[in-house]
Amino acid sequence: MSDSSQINDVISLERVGEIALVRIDNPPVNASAQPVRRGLIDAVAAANADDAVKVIAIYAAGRTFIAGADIREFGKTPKEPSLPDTINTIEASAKPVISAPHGTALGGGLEICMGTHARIGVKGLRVGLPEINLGLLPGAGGTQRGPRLMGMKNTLDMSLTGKMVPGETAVDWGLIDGIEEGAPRDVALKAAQAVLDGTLATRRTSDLPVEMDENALADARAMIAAKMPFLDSAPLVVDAVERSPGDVQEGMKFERESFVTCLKTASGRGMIHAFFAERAVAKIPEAGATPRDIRKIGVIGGGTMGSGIATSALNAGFEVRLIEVTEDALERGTATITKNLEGAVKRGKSTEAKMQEALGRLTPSTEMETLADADLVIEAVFENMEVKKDIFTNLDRICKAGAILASNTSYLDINEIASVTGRPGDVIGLHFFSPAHIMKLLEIVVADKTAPEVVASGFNLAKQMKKIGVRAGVCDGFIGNRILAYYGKTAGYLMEDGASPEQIDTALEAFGFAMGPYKVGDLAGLDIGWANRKRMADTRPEDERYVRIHDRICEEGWFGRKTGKGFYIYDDEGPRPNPGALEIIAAERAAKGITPRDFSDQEIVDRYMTAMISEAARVVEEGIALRPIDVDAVFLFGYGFPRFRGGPLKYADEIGAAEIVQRIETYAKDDAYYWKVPAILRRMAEDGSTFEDLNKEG
Ligand code: 3H9
Repeated sequence: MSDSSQINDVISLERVGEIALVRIDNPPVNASAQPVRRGLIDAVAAANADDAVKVIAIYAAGRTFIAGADIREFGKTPKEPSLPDTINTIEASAKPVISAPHGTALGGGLEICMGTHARIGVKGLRVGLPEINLGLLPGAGGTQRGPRLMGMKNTLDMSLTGKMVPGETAVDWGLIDGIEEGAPRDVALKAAQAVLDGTLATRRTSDLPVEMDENALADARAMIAAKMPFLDSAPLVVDAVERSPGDVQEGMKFERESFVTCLKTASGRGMIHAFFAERAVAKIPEAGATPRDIRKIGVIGGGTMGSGIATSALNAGFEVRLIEVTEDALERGTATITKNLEGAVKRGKSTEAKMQEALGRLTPSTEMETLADADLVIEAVFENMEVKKDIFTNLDRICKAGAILASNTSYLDINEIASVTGRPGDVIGLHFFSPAHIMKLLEIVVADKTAPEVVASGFNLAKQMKKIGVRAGVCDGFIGNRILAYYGKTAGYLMEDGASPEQIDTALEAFGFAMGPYKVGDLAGLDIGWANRKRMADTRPEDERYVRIHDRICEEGWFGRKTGKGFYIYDDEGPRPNPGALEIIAAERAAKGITPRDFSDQEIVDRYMTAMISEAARVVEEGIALRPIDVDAVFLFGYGFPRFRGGPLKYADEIGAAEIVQRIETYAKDDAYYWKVPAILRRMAEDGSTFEDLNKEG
């Protein structure tokens, strides 16, 4: 006998004999929004009131169990009932309540499971406490019930890494009681029957003891100090777990207060913004177009970029044809790809068998004609317009109708490249970031005539390669490199005016960048920027202040790490400032009659960030980026921008446009050519609006 009723829009209750099945249906990810919380309490109450019911089982519809609290509710006025109260109510139920999570049980979703009296996962389940990725900590009992089920160490690992754990591992840890195959409803029903039969034990998690683990607490604190110094929530995770051997409700009070505090910190706001940035970038005007079917990818150029792109394509399961001009170059390219794949095996991210299978899909060739059957060709040769045009002329002749022709240029005009083909609608920019098989960012550069389905294909490719695709318009350097070229000059000005490369790097690392700009330059190779500056030399405006230090360093043959010297020296003693570079800096200052002055670290950060924000504002103003959040995504996923700050334009909102305008006007007193207030920032300073307002407009 079964009867069912709808508790509210998202929760329904079905009675099957002595079992009450509570179903959550709140697409897309069953987030525990207010109606879910309210509905769960009401459903458990209704089942308790029904004399026929002996056991209650919670499961979910759709692709996943509860993926956590509804992140869109954060920062808004909290709506009753809270999630901790909801879970406490479930745990207090007189009749046993069990859960049968499937897909992912994350954050608040896992905390709900912890509050039920037994948990049977559906095969394929993954669980986690990812709140740390949002700059938060578990806020609905995870730090108190977690240690009771899986011990302090596992709770700390899970909530400090934010990583998902397979259901089977969760069973080993004692967090989940078992894994069963089947549809979530069937697994829930079977588990509830097991409770009735006495073969599945139920108990309240809060009643279980916690064993104090001083070592785990000390290790976690040491790890945070070394690796996570910027996240306000990280130490609070440990403080909360440390309280778990005490009274659960006391511990939850501390946890809740810490959670609310973290929501109000800049790092919490920044991390939440980064979460949405990762997803917002997929919202493009071409989202409705049908992507073309891509199976075979041609990559032209076996250098670092081409090999990295080919590696990424192989990892995504494509057949790849690598084209180089000579057999030697082809061998080098194949060797690099093999090395990239081996690296993944060494890091435990892949296996020897997977590597061999991937290499089996690689066909190296010196014949461009072999690209005739490719669905997508990515040209990744050096930055020279004439060479690229020549390649695209050939591709136009060779490639089949409907093939997508892409250039991995970092700066060049995709319209001009497309103009040499008879099919500009098929031409697009796919700008990968080095190392291309590792970096998450893919700038998808849309030229004037690029067809919507070609754009949609670019985004589809990004997804298949597990990258973050960001739509960019055509301009020199697109979103990222254009902004980089602009604020890179500020670093040069700071250096010529008195700050050392090391001080600039240290100041920006203290701000949160993993590496300062001079260390990054040395790592990427100083010759790349040098080549670009030479390319731009003829068009450089006369009024622009030009710092020659980088060029002079390159003239010495010092290109950074790869030559052992750049701004720093790289040898057995470890990186240290290159005295030769410091001599060049001193000589350049003297030649221009500059008396070096002191800069505070704060001034370095302020000038650098103000430059980054002003050019980013212009990129938004000109429509090169669709929205401010797209710029943020580019910097988060391609330029090592500190995630806890959310991106340059999120950071701009934190400072406020008025302050930024004031800074630009102050700096302009010394260099009015470089420091100009973008119209968009001026308007925002006047009307008090923010970049976030523009994000909401879409
Ligand atoms: C928490 O639980 C705090 C508690 O401890 C205490 C509270 C008091 N809320 O990623 P997808 C949206 S903190 C709202 O593309 P997938 C997402 O924006 C939370 N919306 O799918 C997207 O929307 P759109 C801890 C959410 O299949 C759509 O769902 N939980 C939420 O690749 C599809 O998402 C987390 O941090 C949410 N919680 O991956 C888990 N989650 O289509 C975060 C997703 O409009 N979520 N959306 O762009 C995830 O990790 C992935 O979404 C998941 C699915 C793995 C679940």
